[in-house]
Amino acid sequence: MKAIRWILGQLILVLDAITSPKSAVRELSVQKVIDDATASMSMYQFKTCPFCVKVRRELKRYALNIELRDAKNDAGIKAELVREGGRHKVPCLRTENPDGSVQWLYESNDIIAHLKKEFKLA
Ligand SMILES: N[C@@H](CCC(=O)N[C@@H](CS)C(=O)NCC(=O)O)C(=O)O
Repeated sequence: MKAIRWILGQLILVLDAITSPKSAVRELSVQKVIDDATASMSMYQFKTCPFCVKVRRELKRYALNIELRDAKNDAGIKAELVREGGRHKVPCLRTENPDGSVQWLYESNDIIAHLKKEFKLA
């Protein structure tokens, strides 16, 4: 079972790599505004989770530079996700607001919709 899961995971990574979307290219000043905003975000994820791959593809498509945190292999990050986010489920987008409060958003479709709305992406 573990071997099958590993093979499927590798397949997902290969398919993702060969069908990877092109990144948006923006004027530097516009990209900087977006980069400044995404600096307060991080995404807790597993490398081969298909839902995480789906979100990562959108991050690439829209050139959203969001730090990725490995919640599978890094015990500290996994513990942080469970303790602060409330669940060991990925993907999860963590956003630190200017007032210091933190928002944890689960569900790949909700994360993508949130980012599109936040950055007014078509
Ligand atoms: N409906 C969720 C599904 C997410 C999901 O099932 N993630 C799996 C990994 S692929 C997970 O976090 N499982 C918990 C675990 O393995 O501990 C989404 O679209 O984000």
